[in-house]
Amino acid sequence: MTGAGISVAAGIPDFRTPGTGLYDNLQKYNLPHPTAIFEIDYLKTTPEPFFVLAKEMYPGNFKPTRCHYFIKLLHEKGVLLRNFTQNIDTLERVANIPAEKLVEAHGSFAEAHCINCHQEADKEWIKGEIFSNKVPRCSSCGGITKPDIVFFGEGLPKRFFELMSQDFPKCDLLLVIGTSLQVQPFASLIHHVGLTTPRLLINNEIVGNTDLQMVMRGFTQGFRFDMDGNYRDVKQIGDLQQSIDMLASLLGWKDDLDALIAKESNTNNNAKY
Ligand code: CNA
Repeated sequence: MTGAGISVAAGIPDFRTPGTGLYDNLQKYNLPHPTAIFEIDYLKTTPEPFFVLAKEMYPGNFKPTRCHYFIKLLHEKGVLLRNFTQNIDTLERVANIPAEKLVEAHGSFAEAHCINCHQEADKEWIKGEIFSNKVPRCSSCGGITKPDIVFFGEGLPKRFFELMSQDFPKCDLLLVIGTSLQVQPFASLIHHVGLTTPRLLINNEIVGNTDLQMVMRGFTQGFRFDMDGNYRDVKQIGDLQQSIDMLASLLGWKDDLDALIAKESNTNNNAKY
């Protein structure tokens, strides 16, 4: 399970890191509240801020990080069941992680549809509109057309739910990397692995921990770091790219990771989204 933290080293800000995260840097958009920029009802009335941001974040200008290549390495070693990602930057695809190994839980910029009549839009056309500072309008009904990233108020892709029930019971080690685990239903995925499955959090803050209040409300499957009876949850807190290098070294795969990155950086034309 991955989140915005794994792309910070690529130059894409995450949402919630104080100071550098997107939510602390949206003043110029004059929003009623930070999350409005990704709310479907707000988009309908005030689409401009989202499209200004979309231009800044548009895939093509960013390169995958060591963490993206580590996930690719897990695939090459035959141990990656799936990468469930919340990211919309498509850097997993740029790192050549095969599409069937990915669940882009919050969609991506790879396709676009009208929010009214759902007509599919041409990828190059919508990119052109966004880069010309226009709000893209549907050629059939004139509705706002946006990349297929999932907004608050929209459902997640069918693939997320199908593979969630298929993959999580099979998982024998869950890696949770670079996410604040604040957004549902993605955050609850950590509850869906078996009770003996080890879970490793790699992040620069502790997230998803079960607190007393949650236990009283019956939610007992959050992480149990530093709690009595924790037999399977492990945390590595610190810069995640360094943590990934540490993990690769412990596995004896550091040279393989370096070799993969060298190979991919030579051949990567950065245009596979
Ligand atoms: P988030 O809520 O911003 O959390 C990011 C987490 O990563 C936080 O816990 C940070 O502490 C941690 N983090 C950031 N940098 C590092 C670092 N260098 N080392 C270790 N940990 C670090 O982001 P989530 O993904 O949890 O939130 C879900 C939202 C964010 C999804 O809907 C995404 O679509 C959305 N988002 C995606 C991108 C992207 O595609 N790159 C960018 C910004 C937001």
